[in-house]
Amino acid sequence: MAKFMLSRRRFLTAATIAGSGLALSGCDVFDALGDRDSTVRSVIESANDLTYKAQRLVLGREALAREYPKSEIRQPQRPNGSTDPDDPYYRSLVASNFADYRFEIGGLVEKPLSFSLDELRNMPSRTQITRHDCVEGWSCIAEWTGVQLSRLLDQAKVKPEARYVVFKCLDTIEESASGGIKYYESIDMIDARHPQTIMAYGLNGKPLPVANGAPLRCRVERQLGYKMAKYVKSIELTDSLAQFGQGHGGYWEDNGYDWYAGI
Ligand SMILES: Nc1nc2c(c(=O)[nH]1)N[C@H]1C(S)=C(S)[C@@H](COP(=O)(O)O)O[C@H]1N2
Ligand SMILES: [Mo]
Repeated sequence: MAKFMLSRRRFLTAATIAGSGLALSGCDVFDALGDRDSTVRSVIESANDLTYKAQRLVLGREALAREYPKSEIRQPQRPNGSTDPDDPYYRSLVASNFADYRFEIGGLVEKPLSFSLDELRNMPSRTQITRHDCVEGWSCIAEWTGVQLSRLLDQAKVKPEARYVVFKCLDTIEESASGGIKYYESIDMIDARHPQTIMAYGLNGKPLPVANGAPLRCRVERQLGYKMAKYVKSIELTDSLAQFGQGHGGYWEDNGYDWYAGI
């Protein structure tokens, strides 16, 4: 997977830069390739960094992911990764139909907040029909409904030094001697404030099913599926990813995937 991604991304990056007509001299786009050791990991990280910077440069911050008409929804959203967490706390939330669930916002904010599902449902919502692309090579078009993350961040008043939103999930994705690793993910403030980035509680006009991340999952429509955390309990605003998991910004990133999975 990593090798495929590397060559595909390198090709796309080169083609994008060549075709963009942008003058890149003096720009820091190429800096990431300098002065690294030669392990595969750092090469992949460099290519990832390059793709990230090039995509931001060419597409800009506001580009929207394509949205589709309802007629394009041809099958249910295919569940992937964790689909029925057996963590005791999660099971207890399911048992009460998420009545006791609260979504928490903390870290680098002036006002730490928490919301019940009803409170989230009563806020202005956004519904979007988008295509989910999994890194494994499949796609699904589905309609997602939720609250724009930017709206929640505004209420919590994000401190200026915050650079990332870290999503903490309720599902154990890997058993370990120390009690198991919970899924986590992170995005930067550009994606966090993107108009299509929502905390979704609805799928295809119904409450979000357990298989797809109930009660609340993130949609980051310009990135691959693994960036879109399901079973989200809380988010933490932070200026560094170093203190989460193994420090690469997400469970799959700790296992070698790119942190920036822009599509
Ligand atoms: N908490 C959590 N979030 C997760 C995962 C997971 O295993 N646990 N899998 C990811 C992957 S790889 C994909 S493709 C999507 C799948 O979302 P879906 O089940 O709604 O299709 O969720 C992502 N978010
Ligand atoms: Mo995925």
